[in-house]
This record gives sequence, C-alpha cells and structure tokens, in this order.
Amino acid sequence: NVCKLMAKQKVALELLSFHAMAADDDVKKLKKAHIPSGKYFEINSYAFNDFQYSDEETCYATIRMFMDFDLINKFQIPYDVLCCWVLSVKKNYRPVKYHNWRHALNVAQTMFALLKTGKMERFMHDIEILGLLIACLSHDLDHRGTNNAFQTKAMTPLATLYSTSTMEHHHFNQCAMILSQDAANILKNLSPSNYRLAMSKIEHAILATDLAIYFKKKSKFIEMVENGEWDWQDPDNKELLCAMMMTACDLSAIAKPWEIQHRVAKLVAKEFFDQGDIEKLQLNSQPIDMLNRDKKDDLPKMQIGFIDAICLPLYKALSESFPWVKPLYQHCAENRENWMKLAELV
Ligand code: 5BB
Ligand code: ZN
Repeated sequence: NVCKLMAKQKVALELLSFHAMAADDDVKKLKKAHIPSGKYFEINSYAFNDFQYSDEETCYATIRMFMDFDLINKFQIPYDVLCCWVLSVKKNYRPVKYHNWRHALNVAQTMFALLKTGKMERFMHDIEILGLLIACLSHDLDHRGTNNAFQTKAMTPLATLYSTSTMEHHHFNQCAMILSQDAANILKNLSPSNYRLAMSKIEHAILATDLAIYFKKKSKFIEMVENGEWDWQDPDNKELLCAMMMTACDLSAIAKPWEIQHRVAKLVAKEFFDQGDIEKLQLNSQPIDMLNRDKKDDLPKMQIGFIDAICLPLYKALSESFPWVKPLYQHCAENRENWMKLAELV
C-alpha cells in the first residue's frame, strides 16, 4: 500500500527530527541526586499533587516508585539506565497544556496508589507491576494536544499509518523506541520470554487508554463485578482488569481533591479549545462543543456529563471489587457536587 508507506516515511522523518534521548550530563546529575522518601512525595496518596514539585522532583518521584516496588533489584535495572530512561521519557512529552509529562506522572502515581493503598498489588505479578508503571509513564508520549478524531479529520500521517487508536499506537511506538536504545533499556536484563511478556503487557495497557477501547470493554467488566465473578488470575480477566485500571488512572484528575480537579479541568479545556481553534482556522470546520471556546461556560455541565457517563461507573465498579479504591469514587462524587454548584443546577 503506497499511501501507507509514504505515511510511514513521513512519520519516520518527523521522528528523526524530534526523537530525543536524555543528555549525558542530565543523566549524571540525576544519578547523583538523593531520592526523597515516598512520604515526602505523598506517593501513596490518592491526593498526590504534582503542582508543588519541580521538574527535578518529578524525576525523583518516578524513581521512588520503582524503588518502593523493589523493581530495580527484581529486574536488575542498572541505575544509570533507569535515570536515562526516566529523563528520555520526560523529554519526549511535548509542552502542551494537559497531555504533558506531568499528566504521565500523575497517571503513574495513581497506578502506584491503586496497587499500594488500593491493595491491588497482591493480584499482580512483579512483571505486571513493572509493565503497568512503564505503560502509565509512556502512555501519552509525543501527544500533540489533538485527539484521534482530529488526526483523521486533518488526515495526518499518523492517521494514515494507524486507522484506529491512532495516537495510542503512536504512544506505544514511542515507548518501544526509547526502550530500544541501549542506554535507556530498563528491560535489558530480562530473559527473552519475560522481555516479550513485558512488552505485550505494556502494549495492551497503552492501547487500553483509548477511550473507544474502554467503551467496548467496560460492560463486560461491570457485569463481572455485579455477578461477583472475581477470578482476576484468569488471563482474560487480568487483561480486562489492567485495561480498566489504566483508564481509572488516566482519568484520575477527576477523582482528585476539588482544588486540583478544578485547576486540571481548566488545563484540559485549554488544550481542547486550542484544538478547536485549529479546526476552525485550518480545517474550516465547526468544532464540537467540547472543543469550542465559545462554549466555555458549559464546562461545569460537560464535566458532570463526563463524570456520570464515564468516571463514576468505572470507579464504582472498581471499588466494589477492591474496597480500598473507594476514595477515588468518593472524590469523584464530591467533584460532581462542586460542578453542580458551578453549573447552578443546585
Ligand atoms: C468524552 C468523550 N468524547 C469523545 C466526547 C466528549 N466526552 S465528554 O462529554 O465526557 C467530555 C469530557 C466533555 C468535556 C470534557 O472536558 C472539558 C474540559 C471532558 C473531559 N475529558 N474532562 C476531563 O476533565 C477529562 Br480528564 C477528560 C479526559 C481528557 C482526555 C480524553 C482523551 C480522549 C482522547 C480521545
Ligand atoms: Zn492520558
């Protein structure tokens, strides 16, 4: 297929110019740094707040998560390789308003909290914990602040290359590219079979962050939970559970304390409106309300719709099978109340 080949070539060219590994000096500096405790970062808390930390500290918090799961020992990750990987991942996020490195860190931290505070660790093998952490940190790599529908509408090379889950395939590709660099390959000491297993877990987890995939899978999950069928060791069920966990983490800004949720929602809106502006000006099309800055007063109403249709059902189902996850559900419900007040619906 000539069209696809050309798209591939175009994407490859784009990557050559953008793709960046961490600089040697930055790796050396991070390697020497003292890593503060998990307590310092409140890394176990569902109320983790990245706004208070410097860029350096976000790297320390990331490394702390690998330490506190003992992944460095268990998978023989050379410490300088871990430092290089973290810095390279961070560098391959773009400075867009919402889908940036801070979002990736927050998603990974919520996964950490689900596993530790939510006590879901006991359902996972070490390789799954490693895969989930890597997937969370990598799941939006090289996001351009525009969604899948935009890629299709604007006929970007990425949309030609991947017709469904366009961005998510690209995020995984970026993730694999960073890992393919020897200096950043934190999986280098895994056995070949474990390596393949980790990569396939990572791929599934990243692709699961496409909301379209979530919509396809959620009914089965909710049904299983309602029927009290909780054999999470069954491979199919485990894959479904990991997918639901990825979405729960990806959307977890909605389940933060109100001050954080309010601030993040405004960042999400800004990024959406930037896309809407491009659609108006470059594609000459009328963006949907969510992307249209003329509809910015509808933000509280949209958040309520988002919470009711997507977030609350997910956190409810998760906390029914994992009671220690309940705080996410409660925060989300509280935020719904606050948005109701702002929408002047109460
Ligand atoms: C979400 C699904 N979408 C295809 C249509 C719109 N909906 S929504 O009505 O539930 C909606 C969600 C509408 C507005 C929203 O934000 C306005 C600022 C949101 C929303 N989405 N609000 C949030 O706080 C967050 Br977090 C999110 C998730 C954003 C990332 C979703 C990436 C999807 C890419 C396809
Ligand atoms: Zn995301």
